[in-house]
Amino acid sequence: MTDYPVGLIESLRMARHIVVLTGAGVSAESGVPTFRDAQTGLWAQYRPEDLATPEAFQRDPGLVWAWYAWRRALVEGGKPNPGHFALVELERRVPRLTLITQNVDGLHQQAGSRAVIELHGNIRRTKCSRENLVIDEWVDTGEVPPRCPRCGGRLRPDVVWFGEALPPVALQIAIEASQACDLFFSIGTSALVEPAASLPHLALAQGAVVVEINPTVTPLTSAAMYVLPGPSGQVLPELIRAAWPDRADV
Ligand code: BV8
Repeated sequence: MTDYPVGLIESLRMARHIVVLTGAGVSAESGVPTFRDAQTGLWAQYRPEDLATPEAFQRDPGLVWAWYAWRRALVEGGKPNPGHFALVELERRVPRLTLITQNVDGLHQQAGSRAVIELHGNIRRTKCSRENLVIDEWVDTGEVPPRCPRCGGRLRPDVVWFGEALPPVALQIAIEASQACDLFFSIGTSALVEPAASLPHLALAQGAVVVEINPTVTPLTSAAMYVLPGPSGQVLPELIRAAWPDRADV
């Protein structure tokens, strides 16, 4: 069991409003490859940033649809890990917790987290690329990508691509929570993608304690007050146990 800084444990116990921002690293221990992990097999020849764009979909909708189908299968095989469950426990322990995720895998919801703010959408949802409305079922004619049953437009994953605006309400909630919280966790994110990467700096600017949990250094590391260099699936349960030792079953 790691010894965590007393100041951090005190801040956790006293916190009125905690914001947690998660990235793909939180799902790594669920077997879901992180966004920038080397792509395997057929996908090794592509960079994720080059496929997750409207231009890529315009140029080759079948290729982009197939990439997301492959990733969706990886996600559907993944189960929440102890890091996800520790965040559900944290939500029970503090007066207010705002969970903001860049992840598109839905694992926080599967673990039992309520009111998850999805900044980048969700790969398990599909939407019409013309009407921008979620589509739950469609006729599989073998055409890839399939067509919207209402307007015939191409279907696409309900995720935010590079160059696309984030869902305005989700982003507004994330900004306001970052500006109001007294403790901000950045967990399992390379802290590179904007505007999500700016959220911890909004928290810092108003005097919140910022904590980073990541095995590697990121652009946020030097600004964070506490840096816990380990896998979130191990660090988060330990941290909860250290702060609330009465409940050892996390
Ligand atoms: C937008 C969905 C404007 C798709 C994704 C400044 C301001 C605004 C925009 C920009 C800006 N500068 C540049 C931009 C453009 C761009 C951007 O940020 N580019 C980057 C590359 C520089 N931003 C955008 O385009 C955004 N849109 O701003 O639009 C606008 C406004 C109005 C009108 C029109 C337009 C949209 C960004 C969203 C893109 N979509 N995902 C999909 O998934 O296919 S982002 C993608 O990256 C994933 O969602 C992922 O979550 C996200 C961030 O990556 P991470 O989660 O951090 O994952 P990564 O693999 O990078 O890192 C994993 C980390 O985990 C590592 O650090 C690793 O060490 C760690 N780790 C590993 N194992 C563990 C672990 N940690 C803990 N425990 C472990 N076990």
